[in-house]
Amino acid sequence: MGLGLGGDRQGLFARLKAGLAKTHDGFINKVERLILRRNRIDDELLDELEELYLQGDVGPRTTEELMARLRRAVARNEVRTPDEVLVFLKAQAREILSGCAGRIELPAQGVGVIMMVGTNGSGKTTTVAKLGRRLKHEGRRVILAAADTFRAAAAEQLVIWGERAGLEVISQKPGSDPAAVVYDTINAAIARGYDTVIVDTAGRMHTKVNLMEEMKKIRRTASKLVPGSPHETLLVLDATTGQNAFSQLRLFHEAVGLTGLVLTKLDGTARGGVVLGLAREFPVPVKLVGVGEKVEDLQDFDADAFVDALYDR
Ligand SMILES: Nc1nc2c(ncn2[C@@H]2O[C@H](COP(=O)(O)OP(=O)(O)OP(=O)(O)O)[C@@H](O)[C@H]2O)c(=O)[nH]1
Ligand SMILES: [Mg+2]
Repeated sequence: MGLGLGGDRQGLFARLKAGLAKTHDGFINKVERLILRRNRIDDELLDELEELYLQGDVGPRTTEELMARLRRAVARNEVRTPDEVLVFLKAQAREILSGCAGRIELPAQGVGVIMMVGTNGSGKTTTVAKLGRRLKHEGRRVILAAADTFRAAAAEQLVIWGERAGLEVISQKPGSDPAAVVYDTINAAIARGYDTVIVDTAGRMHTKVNLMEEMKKIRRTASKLVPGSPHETLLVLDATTGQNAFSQLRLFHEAVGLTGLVLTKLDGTARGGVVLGLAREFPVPVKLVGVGEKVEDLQDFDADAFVDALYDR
């Protein structure tokens, strides 16, 4: 099933806009000011634009491609004035992002399993809790697996979130096998008629082989109990990590085959342009964005809403 944006659309848009204010001010607004100061398009303008895109963490490949497209459009007289450059770049952003937006997809019947992975502190546990709460509001029967058995306080953190949201959490002693927690949780779901399992996992360095193996074991355990699961394996990426996000995405995707991305902490950075680069360079759809610490700040990724919230003030 595809899940809706949920809630009050205008309120959500206002939160998205507030969450993207730093990127608007620190990136988009600089681009606008640069362009609108000029009365003609020349190499100097294009070079300065390129610099702003790189500073905005769009990434060298996507920046280069966008600039090449812009130069072509200028050469063909499709873009003639600085005003038109702005319109062109906004349209490009819309095109790139709409090609990469995705929704969380769970089976219509049986137990749907969502697994959250990512590096330390990226926002996995809060994303598990917020998403669980939202899916519950949308009528799903949700149970959470505290499969971060590595950090002693991790299960406790999830249990507290679970209590607040009225969600059952299955956990074991610190140090136990995370795959065993997932085994217990999926069995509990099957036995007690839950239709959605969300798995929190321990933060891991994407460069540590044994931790990446642990993630694969969790996946094998899930697929034995529910063939075809996990239905979603979401990489939670902290948007403030900048260019490091690219190598994280590549290595996690190689290790477990991601079905989607969650970009958190967009509210804390002026470098939200990273979404453009990630979207352009990887075949993994962006499914959720985090623009603050409140429950409503975890939103489905909607490309049009995102571009509008970023550009229009
Ligand atoms: N501002 C902001 N803070 C966020 C967002 N998402 C998560 N956080 C905060 O980031 C911090 C870390 O979040 P956790 O969910 O504990 O991260 P984690 O990935 O589970 O961390 P480990 O389990 O230690 O690997 C918390 O203080 C969250 O409130 C967001 O979208 N915006
Ligand atoms: Mg955690």
